Amino acid sequence: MPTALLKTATCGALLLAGCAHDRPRNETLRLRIENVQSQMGDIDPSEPPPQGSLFCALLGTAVSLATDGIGGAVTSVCDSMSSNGRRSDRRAEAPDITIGLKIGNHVVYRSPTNYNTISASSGHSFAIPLRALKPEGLFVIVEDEDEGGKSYEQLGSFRITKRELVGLRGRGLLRLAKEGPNTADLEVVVEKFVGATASRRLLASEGHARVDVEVPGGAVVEVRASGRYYVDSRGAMDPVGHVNGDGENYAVPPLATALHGAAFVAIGDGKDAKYFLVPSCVLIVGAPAGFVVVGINDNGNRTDNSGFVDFSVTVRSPAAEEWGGDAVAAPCQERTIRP
Ligand SMILES: [Ca+2]
Ligand SMILES: [Ca+2]
Ligand SMILES: [Ca+2]
Repeated sequence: MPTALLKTATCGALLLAGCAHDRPRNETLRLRIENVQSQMGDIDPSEPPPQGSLFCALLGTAVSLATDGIGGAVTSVCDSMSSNGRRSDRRAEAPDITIGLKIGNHVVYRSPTNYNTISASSGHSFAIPLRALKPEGLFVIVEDEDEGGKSYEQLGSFRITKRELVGLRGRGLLRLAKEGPNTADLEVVVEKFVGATASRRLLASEGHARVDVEVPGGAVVEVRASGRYYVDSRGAMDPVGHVNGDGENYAVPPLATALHGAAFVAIGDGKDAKYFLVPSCVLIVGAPAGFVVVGINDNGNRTDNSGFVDFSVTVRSPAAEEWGGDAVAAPCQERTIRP
């Protein structure tokens, strides 16, 4: 490959550790899950997969996002959970597969769960800032979800040192080497993380809409909302919401108890999606992997809605100190860290 040859010529013996000119040890990588296969069944097959999550309803059906580079696509786990999209090869006794990044004994991020399958290829990914890793790196683990996400059984574990991770970057589809007793195979793609921005003007009468951007787990997402709109005849509002009255909100936190009509963003996939209010601008660190839906907190009659909200969504690389925690949202101005 000409690029590899050029790097060899330019960086010589430094190639394995990465070329000094592109400072790979300071960059953020994106590890994308391409294929996972399990040879083990579900220890708790009696449990039905969650049906009809709100996020799946908001996202719509048969959703996929093309990703850059290798040509894979991110497909929603909602598709495999919806009754009309149910695949005949799905069985309760097959595992409920989720992929995690583990450091020490702590699973820092998990992919959305793909239910009742021995073989999955959702294309969800993780952002990994190299500065957050110690030399021993991390484990990529395959798990079976049980008890609705209260417990997980490890099916496979793949150790990648920091140096190895740098070496995997840009090498296309990779089958991870097994270590110890594994009942799962895993194929991934490791690339340089590239951020993205997307905008969407949402009509208040639409209620919600998908924004065409992928979020790797652990990424930072900044969401801005502005506009003036009505959700009923009781006066105009901005993205803060209805200060003059209530109405039918979505029945998930924090929307259930938030102001009616407030602007929000949902990030993730299936039941693993998380919801955040967007009164003007929020910065979400430790975002869940998946899709982005923006909306207004109006689960009632939308035929009397008017006006619009302009949303802007930016997905960017996490700084080392922004990575490794649960999803947290804060007003944009309270965080000034920019990698
Ligand atoms: Ca199962
Ligand atoms: Ca299970
Ligand atoms: Ca309304």
